[in-house]
This record gives sequence, structure tokens and C-alpha cells, in this order.
Amino acid sequence: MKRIVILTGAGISAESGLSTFRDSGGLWERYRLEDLATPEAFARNPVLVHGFYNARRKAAAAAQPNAAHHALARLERDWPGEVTLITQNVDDLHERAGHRRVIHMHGTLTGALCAACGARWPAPPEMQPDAACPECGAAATRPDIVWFGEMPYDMDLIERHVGQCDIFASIGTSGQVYPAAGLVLQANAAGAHSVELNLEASELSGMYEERLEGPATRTVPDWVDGLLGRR
Ligand code: BV8
Repeated sequence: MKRIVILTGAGISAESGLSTFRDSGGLWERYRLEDLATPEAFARNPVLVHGFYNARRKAAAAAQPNAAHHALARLERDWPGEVTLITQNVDDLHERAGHRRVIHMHGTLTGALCAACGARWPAPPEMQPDAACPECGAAATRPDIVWFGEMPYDMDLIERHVGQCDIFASIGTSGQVYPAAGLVLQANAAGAHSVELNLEASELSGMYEERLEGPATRTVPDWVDGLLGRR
């Protein structure tokens, strides 16, 4: 049975009201990522960085999964072969739509990490820079998010699935951040059928055999129904 790998980005959560990064009005239009999403930024100004992630954690908790998140959870449940979902997103909308296995390559807003000892625990709604790590007591708590210049999580697992898949779909990503943006090249090299579901053309559109243009809440349910033979 065909193995499907899906990579999602901020675009899949846009219709749930969560900001994307590079669209008009996106986060990186309003802020400099160098001031908010790098280890240096955190070392320089932990209060500012915690404030940025506290606001996004609050927004994500208030948001609801949309029809695209639910369609992917349906695909995971009903597709007879393997479905591997990799997300660049740090929200938990896939999980709250009932998706069981989600690989968060850029970390999660619901996770906290100790920069001193590496301990992980569920993040409180508001993280404070001077909070002590529950394991080692150091005041070195940070969001469990992969910042620029840091190695994304689970890359070995991700590259193994991408290298063996029959269908590779990317949904709602501008294809500008590596190594996530490079995964379609690996999928094509593995002979997979590649499909891009995005609101508009992206940096990597030319790398995809198939493109479904439009809002994810329309294109993803259509694509899933087609795969499940329900269209
Ligand atoms: C690494 C967590 C090395 C934070 C993120 C200089 C110094 C250091 C590194 C680099 C450098 N130059 C380049 C790099 C590499 C860098 C990189 O790629 N930079 C880019 C900007 C050039 N990458 C890294 O640093 C990575 N790490 O390289 O480590 C290393 C190697 C070995 C050992 C140690 C280290 C780490 C990258 C991860 C950074 N963290 N996120 C946070 O979320 O706050 S990345 C950030 O961008 C977000 O996580 C986001 O997920 C990700 C990608 O953005 P998208 O999801 O694509 O969102 P975007 O807004 O861009 O696009 C949205 C799309 O949706 C659009 O196309 C739009 O049309 C579409 N859309 C909108 N609405 C809808 C829609 N589609 C459908 N329906 C809709 N309704």
C-alpha cells in the first residue's frame, strides 16, 4: 500500500486565525526573526522572547483546528497504508483534530526545555525567564522550540520516511526554511509523487509534479477525499 508523507507549514493554521510568517501581515513582517527566534536573541533578551512565545501559546490555545487539520486526521485513520505527518508548526492543532502521530520538527509551544540540563516538561501558559527548572533548579527555562541556527528535531526519522515514501505532500509552506524546504528534493529522488497544496505559488512550486492552489480548508479535504475514493 502506498506510503504517504505530509509536511505542513503555517498556512494550514492560517484559517484557524494563527499568523503565518511571510505572508502580508506575517510575523516576520512585523518582527525581525533575529530578535525573536534565535538562541542569541534569547540570551540577549529572554523577557522579550518569552513574551513573544507566551502570546503565540495563548493564541494557539484559543484557536480551533480547521477542516484541513481534520481531513489529515481522517486520512491517517482511514488510509490503509502508512501516513507520516511532519509539521514545521509549533501549534497543537493537528493533535486537537485527532491526529495521533505528529512529528514536530521545529518543536512545540506546549513544551518547555531547560537550557542548562536539557530536561523537558509541559509548558505553563505563561513562561517566565526566571522560573527554575524542575530538574536542576537553574533559571534557564526556554520554550521547547527549534530556533534558527539550531538543529530541527527527528531529522533521521524524517529523512528515513521521506526516502521511502510513494506520495509526498506539502501543505501551507513557503518553502524558504531549511532543512524542511529540502525534503521535496529527497522525495523526488526517491521517486515519490510530489504534490504542493498552497494558497499561491511558493519558492519550490517548480519541484512538485502536482499543485493544488487555494485555501487549505478547501484543497486538503478535496485531496483527502480523492485519495480515499470518496469524491
Ligand atoms: C539549521 C520555530 C543548522 C520558531 C522555525 C544563517 C544562520 C543560521 C542558519 C541559517 C542561516 N541562513 C540560513 C540558515 C538556515 C536556516 C534557514 O533556512 N533560514 C532561512 C530563513 C533562509 N535554517 C535554520 O536555521 C534551521 N536550522 O539550519 O541548523 C545546524 C546544522 C547542524 C547542527 C546544528 C545546526 C532551523 C530552522 C527552524 C527555525 N524555526 N520555527 C517559531 O515558530 O517561532 S522556522 C519558521 O519558518 C516557522 O517555524 C515556520 O514553520 C517555518 C517555515 O515557515 P512556513 O511554515 O513556510 O510559513 P510561511 O509564513 O513562510 O509560509 C506560509 C505559506 O502558507 C505561504 O506560502 C502562504 O502562501 C501559505 N498560505 C497562507 N494561507 C494559506 C496558505 N496555504 C493554504 N491555505 C491558506 N489559508
